[in-house]
Amino acid sequence: MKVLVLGSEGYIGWPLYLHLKSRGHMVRGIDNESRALYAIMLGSCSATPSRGEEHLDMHVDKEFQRLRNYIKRLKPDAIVHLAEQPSAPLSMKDLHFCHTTMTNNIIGTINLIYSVKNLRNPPLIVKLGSMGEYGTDDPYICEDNPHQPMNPWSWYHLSKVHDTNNLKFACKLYGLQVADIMQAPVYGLYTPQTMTENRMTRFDFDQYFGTVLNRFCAQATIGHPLTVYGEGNQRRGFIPLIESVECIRRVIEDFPRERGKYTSINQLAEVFSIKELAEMVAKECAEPVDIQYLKNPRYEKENPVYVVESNILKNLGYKPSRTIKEEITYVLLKLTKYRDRILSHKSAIMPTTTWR
Ligand code: USQ
Repeated sequence: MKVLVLGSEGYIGWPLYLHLKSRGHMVRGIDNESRALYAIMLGSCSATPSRGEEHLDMHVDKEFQRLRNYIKRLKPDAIVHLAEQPSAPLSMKDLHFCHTTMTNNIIGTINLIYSVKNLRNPPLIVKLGSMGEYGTDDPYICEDNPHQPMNPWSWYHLSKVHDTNNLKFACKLYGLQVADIMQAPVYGLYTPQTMTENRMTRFDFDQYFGTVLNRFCAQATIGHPLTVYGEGNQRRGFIPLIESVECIRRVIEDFPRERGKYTSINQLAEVFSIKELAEMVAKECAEPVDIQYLKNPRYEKENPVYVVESNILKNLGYKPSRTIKEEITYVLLKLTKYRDRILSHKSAIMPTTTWR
């Protein structure tokens, strides 16, 4: 198959790009490197070093004609759209980043819709949505249910809900097909294609781009207390990186094609509380590390119950293959080499952006 990955230099985009190539697909990537630039601008960096790039430099949200012409020439069978501002805390930082998140995410998705809507055989659009679109008001979350309430708790997650509505509309109006992946926070570093230093994916640990378990592993690496927000009773779904890219691969290869169909797919492996994650990381550490309970900077429910329906991926053959303990051990081992990079950006760890 011919697959175009938008956001192919990101944390998930890069391993996905390599995974799809390893399956024999013809893969092309587009990225504008904004993730790396933002991290630097905000006083941080990826813990892992940068590698050779294999992408076309393009702003999906700003270069509509170029994007449309490129897609018209390439004629991809599927387009995976990961080219969005991915941080909830960054979207809450100030007016500028609220604007950036809304315009980057919503306009980028609209540009994609307009780039494919007149093609004779429009590609399957696999869009990275977020479990956070549902929010945590309702602890029981159904899959692909139009009546599931959407109560997001950040500008970022709201931008994803707007994308969802725009994509549903585009399916109805133009007969496009969209698989909207409601993805839980991703953690880890391991995929078979990203084990060597020159192929590793980026690994953020700062307050904006680091997801919680990755942050805990980076913090443990430098002996920084693990930053649990609130009492840490909030439960969330999680998925290791290798399984995230594998699930997206299954959707591209095996999801039944049907023009005009919008499907939302819940993508997670297991549910844990944040406190449980911190305790697991502390347990796997060679050196003792403290757990620090901070006043929660976010506006979120510390929900002790969180039950998510997730059958579509199971029906496509997905079975969790890697335990969280295995992945924590792997990440802690890999990060020892990059301890100095984390140490020299230590000031980017503690949360300074609050939701209200
Ligand atoms: N948390 C801590 N300590 C930290 C960082 C986070 O306790 O140092 C807590 C947060 O309060 C939250 C939970 O961990 O309850 C998850 O936070 P996160 O930063 O790992 O994840 P989130 O902001 O929700 O966003 C991440 C990705 C985003 C993706 C989303 C999936 O950055 O792109 O859409 O996960 S979901 O969370 O399911 O919406």
